[in-house]
Amino acid sequence: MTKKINHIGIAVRSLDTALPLYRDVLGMTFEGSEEVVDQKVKVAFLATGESRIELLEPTSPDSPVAKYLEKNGEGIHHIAYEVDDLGSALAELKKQEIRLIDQEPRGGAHGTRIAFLHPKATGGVLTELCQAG
Ligand code: CMX
Repeated sequence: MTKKINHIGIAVRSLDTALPLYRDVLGMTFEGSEEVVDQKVKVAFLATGESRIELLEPTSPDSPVAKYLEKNGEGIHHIAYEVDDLGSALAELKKQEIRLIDQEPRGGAHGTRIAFLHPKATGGVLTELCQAG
């Protein structure tokens, strides 16, 4: 079902504060930032080789990332796997009775289609599936 890790999501309080570590100290390539209104986050993508991280800053106190930061502080928030066909991946997971957060694909950053699986169904790791737009 999964092709590769698309990105690792890292919750931060401030993109501006977090960016210099990844871009300037670790030398990752800044690919841009955008607001994902639906998810109440501002995100920044940074690449290292074929791999990417997504820094996540909440835009509202009721953002899932704000809740995560309050409870855990900054740190790894989710792992996103790329799939070819998100609709059929979700259908397969439903058949296997895996608990989903998103029953249907929704819009993510960079025009991708995304859906989250519940961390209680995935060994405590919040898992995102994404399909390129
Ligand atoms: N990783 C692992 N476990 C997590 C988690 C995370 N990121 N976020 C919450 N949990 C766990 C909590 O620790 C808690 O476990 P316990 O009951 O054992 O304490 C449980 O899930 C419930 O957590 P909660 O704090 O009560 O929060 P909610 O149930 O309200 O929400 C979740 C949790 C995962 C359903 C919600 O955060 C969600 O819908 N996430 C998906 C959307 C999202 O995260 N969007 C932001 C990123 C968007 C993007 O990348 O574009």
